[in-house]
Amino acid sequence: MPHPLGPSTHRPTRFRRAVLAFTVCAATLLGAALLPSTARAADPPLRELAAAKGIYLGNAVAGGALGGNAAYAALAGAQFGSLTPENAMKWGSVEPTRGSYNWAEADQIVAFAQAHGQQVRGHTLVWHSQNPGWLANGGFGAAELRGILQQHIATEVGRYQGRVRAWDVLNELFDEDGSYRSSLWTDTLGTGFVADALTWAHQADPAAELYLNDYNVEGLGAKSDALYALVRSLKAQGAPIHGVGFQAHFVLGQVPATLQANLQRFADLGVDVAVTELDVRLQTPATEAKLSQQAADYGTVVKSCLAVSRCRGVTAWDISDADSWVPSVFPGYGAATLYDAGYQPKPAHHAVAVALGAGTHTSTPSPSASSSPAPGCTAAYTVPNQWNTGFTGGVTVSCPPGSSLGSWRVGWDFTAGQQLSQSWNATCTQTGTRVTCANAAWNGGVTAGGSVAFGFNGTWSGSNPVPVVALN
Ligand code: 9MR
Repeated sequence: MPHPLGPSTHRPTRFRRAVLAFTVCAATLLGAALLPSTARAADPPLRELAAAKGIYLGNAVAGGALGGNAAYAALAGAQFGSLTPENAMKWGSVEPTRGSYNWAEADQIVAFAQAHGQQVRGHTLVWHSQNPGWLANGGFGAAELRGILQQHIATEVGRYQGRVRAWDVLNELFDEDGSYRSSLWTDTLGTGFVADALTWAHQADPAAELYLNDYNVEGLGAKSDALYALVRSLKAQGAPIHGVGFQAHFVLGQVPATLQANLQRFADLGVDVAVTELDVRLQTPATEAKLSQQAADYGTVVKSCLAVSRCRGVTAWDISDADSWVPSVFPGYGAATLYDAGYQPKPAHHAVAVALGAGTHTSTPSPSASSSPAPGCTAAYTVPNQWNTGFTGGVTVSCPPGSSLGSWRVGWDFTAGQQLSQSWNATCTQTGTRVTCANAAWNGGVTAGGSVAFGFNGTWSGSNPVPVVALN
């Protein structure tokens, strides 16, 4: 039976403001140490580049690999500003037995994201697939099924209230011709459950951004027309719909020419849009020419998102070619992700970096700029949190009225053996005792009378004295 995302197809919020304030550089030094050298040397972390452009760059992750595969975890933490649990939040994962929940993997991913200053996209609450047997084969009548659905949404969204920024509330509602897909939900409940599901999710977390998500809706066509009509109708009803996710499981060279126009027409309905599951599969083996086309395809998608002001971000689907779902579903196809099976960046990684502006700016101030501090600007060091062996530090760079900075660099010595492990809102390195932090691409400017803050985590033992910091 052909997979719904078959090879012949065209497939594919309010994050943007939040990304600037909330998602920041945070390439961990640990992560950097494990990163493939070409990625580290060639391009700044994708998450930093994306944040500087006002969008997020995300990826889909699995708990097992985050916990057990160092190269995978390093890339996931260092390169991406948003994580989507690939399977861990699906119904079959969280409620395999009625009323008995298993949150272990979802919790693990959310904790990883929090530790790395990343946002989370929740995926997915209502789907025709990956439902547990008790639900799929339960033969429930409409009233009971509605109750089960409401309970599930309230429980899952409620659990992650404040920790999941956006939810794919409803996934893959439509068939290719634009009719509603026959499923447990539509067959039993009709179509009114769509607005109900959004409403229940909204009640459980009023701040969460609620999305419809689908594939083969990236370009103009019957299926995206149906989704468009649904979004318009939901908006007209006043249902809490905030965004539309375009999965973007593409075939090499087949990014729809109408992608940007299509994103824009949805945005014009007054919702955010996001690319939620981007990959570009090709017939293996990969050749230089195919990888080059793939790079162009990835670049096109990122540029399309950047061109639409309500496009909040792009999420790639799976970290590396070794992790991708593609080969098992499309025999003969693969190599669909940004990193090869050895976790080395592919040309597509660089194309994404370039689309996000790599090479057009630098996050490190030049020595001449940093050697002449503006009069009166200062850097203040604090330790807001400290525990057994770890601590969180912060530095605020401030300028008095009449002085300002276009870039900055702060340095200090850790005299008691402290070791930096992770930073955000600045690019920090430690060599021996010496720590140097330079502004990220987006926060070099300190206005007269203004300030900029960055933070970091580190380890300590014995004592953790506050160092003397020097600005520029
Ligand atoms: O990548 C996911 C894979 O590990 C699962 O086996 C599969 C089960 O259907 O789901 C994959 O993710 C899908 C996503 O949840 C929804 N859009 C299509 C994705 C690829 O099939």
